[in-house]
Amino acid sequence: MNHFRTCAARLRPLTASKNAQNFSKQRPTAAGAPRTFQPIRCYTAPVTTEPFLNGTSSNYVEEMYYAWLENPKSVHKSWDIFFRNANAGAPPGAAYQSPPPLGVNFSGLSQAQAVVGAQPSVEKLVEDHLAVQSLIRAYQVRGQHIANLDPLGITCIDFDDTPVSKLAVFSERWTGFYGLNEADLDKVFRLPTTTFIGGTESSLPLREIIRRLEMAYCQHIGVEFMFINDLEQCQWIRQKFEKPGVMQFTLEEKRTLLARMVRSTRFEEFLQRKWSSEKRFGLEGCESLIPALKTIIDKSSERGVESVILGMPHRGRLNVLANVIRKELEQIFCQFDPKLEAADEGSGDVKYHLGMYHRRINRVTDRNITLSLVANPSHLEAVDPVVQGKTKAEQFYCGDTEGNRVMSILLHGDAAFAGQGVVYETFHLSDLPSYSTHGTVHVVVNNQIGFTTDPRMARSSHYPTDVARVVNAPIFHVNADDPEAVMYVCNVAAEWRATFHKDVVVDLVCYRRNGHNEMDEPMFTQPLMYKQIKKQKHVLQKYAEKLIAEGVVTRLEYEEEIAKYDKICEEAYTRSKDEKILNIKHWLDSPWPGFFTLDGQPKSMSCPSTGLNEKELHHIGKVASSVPIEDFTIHGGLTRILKGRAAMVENRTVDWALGEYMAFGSLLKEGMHVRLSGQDVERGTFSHRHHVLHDQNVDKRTCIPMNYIDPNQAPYTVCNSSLSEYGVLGFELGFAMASPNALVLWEAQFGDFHNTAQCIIDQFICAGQAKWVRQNGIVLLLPHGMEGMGPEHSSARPERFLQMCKDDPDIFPVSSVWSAFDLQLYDCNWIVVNCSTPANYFHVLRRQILQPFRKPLIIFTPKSLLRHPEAKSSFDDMLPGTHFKRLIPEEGTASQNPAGVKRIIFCTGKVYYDLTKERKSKGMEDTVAIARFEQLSPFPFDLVKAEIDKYPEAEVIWCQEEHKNQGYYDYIKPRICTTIGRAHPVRYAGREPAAAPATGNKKAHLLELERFLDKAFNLDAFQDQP
Ligand SMILES: Cc1ncc(C[n+]2csc(CCOP(=O)(O)OP(=O)(O)O)c2C)c(N)n1
Ligand SMILES: [Mg+2]
Repeated sequence: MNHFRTCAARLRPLTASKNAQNFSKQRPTAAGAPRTFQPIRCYTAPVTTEPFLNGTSSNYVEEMYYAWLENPKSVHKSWDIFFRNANAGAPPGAAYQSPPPLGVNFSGLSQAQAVVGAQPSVEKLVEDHLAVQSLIRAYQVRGQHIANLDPLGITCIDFDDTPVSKLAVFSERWTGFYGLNEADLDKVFRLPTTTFIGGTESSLPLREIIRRLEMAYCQHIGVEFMFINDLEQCQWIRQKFEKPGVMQFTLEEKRTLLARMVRSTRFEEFLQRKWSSEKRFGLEGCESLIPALKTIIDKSSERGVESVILGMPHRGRLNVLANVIRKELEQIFCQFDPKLEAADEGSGDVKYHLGMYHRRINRVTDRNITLSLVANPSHLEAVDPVVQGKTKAEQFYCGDTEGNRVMSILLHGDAAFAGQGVVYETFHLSDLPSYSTHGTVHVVVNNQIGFTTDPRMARSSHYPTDVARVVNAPIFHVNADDPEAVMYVCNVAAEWRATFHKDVVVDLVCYRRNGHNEMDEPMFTQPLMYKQIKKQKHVLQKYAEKLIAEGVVTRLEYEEEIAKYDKICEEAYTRSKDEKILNIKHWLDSPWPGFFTLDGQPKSMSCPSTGLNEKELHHIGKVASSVPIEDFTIHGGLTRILKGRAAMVENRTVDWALGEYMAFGSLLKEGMHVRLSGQDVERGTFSHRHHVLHDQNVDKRTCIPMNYIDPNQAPYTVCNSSLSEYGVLGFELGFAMASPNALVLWEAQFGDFHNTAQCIIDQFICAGQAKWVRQNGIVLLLPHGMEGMGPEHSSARPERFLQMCKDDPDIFPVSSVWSAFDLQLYDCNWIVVNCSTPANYFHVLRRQILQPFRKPLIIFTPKSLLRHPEAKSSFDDMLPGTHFKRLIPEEGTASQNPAGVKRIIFCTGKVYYDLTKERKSKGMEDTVAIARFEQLSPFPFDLVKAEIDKYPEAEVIWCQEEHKNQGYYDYIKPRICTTIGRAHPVRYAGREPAAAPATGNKKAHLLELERFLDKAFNLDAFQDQP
């Protein structure tokens, strides 16, 4: 109604003669060009209350009005009078006058009569036009509801509110709704600008209007797009589906499509014949997925895309590997051989999880194309953000700022797409500047079932794809038993992506011919559906018969095509028997050319010094304390912070933020990209970082000093993420996957929030290398520490990370070739650190890039230590020759007289500062030594041993501020025991076991602290214990 109000209100102050020119300029008139609604002026006018006009009439009235402005004689006389009266200020209801009687010779009138046929009452005429317009719109909005999408024909939906379909329109029920009847079918109606069904015609008889709308919206394609807020985009889609004759294919295209269907179908049949009892999660029932993907890739290649990154679940994965990515068939077939020996270390993975990377010529476009399928865990949809991150990284490295060269395709199952929250999280990244991959084509294998659960129980939304509506992605539902319709929507989807750089969804409505896997009996749970499926003719057979009937191919040609592919499979099968060894390396989705030796080994095993020279430290420090652009007003509080930084640089010291600055800045200067992402990371949750300065007077004017370190530096990306952990961590993991030459960090707002990204941590970060032989150097920054802030926000759950470290607690590592600790690093699945000094934080960040291999790095980062006066480091600890300290031994008076030391306390992180304070206040600096674990895993056995050996009389204590069943104790204790040959017990001083990570009561918090510190320094505390 509002829309009409503005439209109608515009009528009043204008006159035809005065404004016709202006309007015709504002309206694009080129044939076929999208016609957009241009807001001109808004007035409130009595005409808005004209009784015969309603909200749905706006476009029609607008159309008439434009026509009248251009030529008042081009519209029916009644409209001419109406517009004249309205413009002259007629009161509501008075602008309209009955039309002049028949026989009066008005040239404009005769034209109008030609359009509407015999002269009815004008009121009826207007109403009928409005009804037709509503009808057109109803098809556009809801036509998909009655489209024939389900190949099984079992979809049972009650669309009471769907006033479309021929039947509905002319049933008694809808006659009343639109006021149209049989008699109107042959009347000619002028078409509004919001439809393209006319082709070159601007008016059509109602019968033809309905026929064309049925053809566009109610056949095998259901287009869902009217929720899109952008009129130009809506017009684009309307054109693609409404223009008469759009869905026509050349003979060549049809033959290629048939050949692709043959491959897709016969591949599954071949596997079924050879390995009938093996799980493969076959594609039967959705064979048109293969031509669908190939069409998207062909069209995208034609539009300039050179690299496509795919993510997909189990269903049809082997088929995609074989027929889309073009993995050698023998490599796939040999995976079914139970005697195949694994050549690589690690667990490996089942065949339908492995990834792949392949560069080849696209035969249709004759252009190079790289296809990679990202390896994924069983966890459905978990790979979505990872694919996005990898895509973003590849776009970033090749300077593809609009996604013209690199794109992603994500495949989904219907149940998972609707059920998994990470889908939503990933969609929400799609339009954010630092996360957008400029449009993903999503393809849903909608087999109308998830394992044994059918859609009625699996989702509350009507379609499994409804989640995509949040980002205004058009959704093309298509009956997957019509390969041509599938091919058509895939072409449109690829064009949409190339045109608007936005996400789009293709929903392949299909069925699953077998059970969930080939061993599964579906009749237990879906008896009726499967009775129908058993009757269902195979899509290849249907399509082949269609093309044979059309004369596109002969039966013989079709049979030859089948025989040809079967032969290819048989030959590959024979070759596959020669494969005795499985090289997971051949299934790598992200090779890092040049980073390893040719046989995949690191080029060295040790890391050079991670120190920097004084001049560099000074220079980066200066940048960190300055505003490098002119006329930029920063906040007063920030001026103080920058002054503080400048003073630290003068004093040759760094705090936490400055230590991080030094690490990032130096890596950037050395040409390494640094990307820091997470919630509020630009400023830093604790307001310590301030990597993005905001002009206090100019909106959106920002400055990132880190990008002003050196003219030849690599770019620095720091980006506040959406409020997501699963999606964003997955994204950064994917970004880090693309290249080893970038420091990619994800920071949790507080460490405990990482648990909503647990799947990425468990399935990808912890076990990724073991499963898929690919390394990843992602860094997790997890703020951690008991600060009296309650059960939440306190613990980053170190116990979980430590429990998943693969280093053996019972073996003291020794190595004759490499230094044991280098080997430990190379062997580990991830590195877990808790630094107590800014210098060590600086070193560990730099080591992450300077070491010759990549491992995920988990850093428990501080909160109160960010501003702790003692948690500062001197430049001396960061100069050339210095390096990351895995353990910082006692360096005070106790270390000078080791024989007198009664107790050695091992600890990690912030509690060190509580311990030293307590020791000082108790005057025990001679008798108690305190050593800090900076690297928890791999465990620094060698350094722990040296420290314990140094204090032969000392009792060994582990002190932590976390509760006993949490934190580090369970990890540390057995390893210290192994180190000291179990000669001494390891005593515990820390909080008691508890269910929650921390108390919510400040007093209780301080009391607990006091208690365990007392215990740590009470030399008799453990006397009674064995
Ligand atoms: C996160 C997650 N939860 C549960 C499962 C177990 N699971 C494997 S396949 C499947 C059904 C998937 O249905 P759908 O997404 O429709 O794909 P389809 O198998 O029908 O192709 C389930 C529940 C899983 N793999 N991942
Ligand atoms: Mg399914």
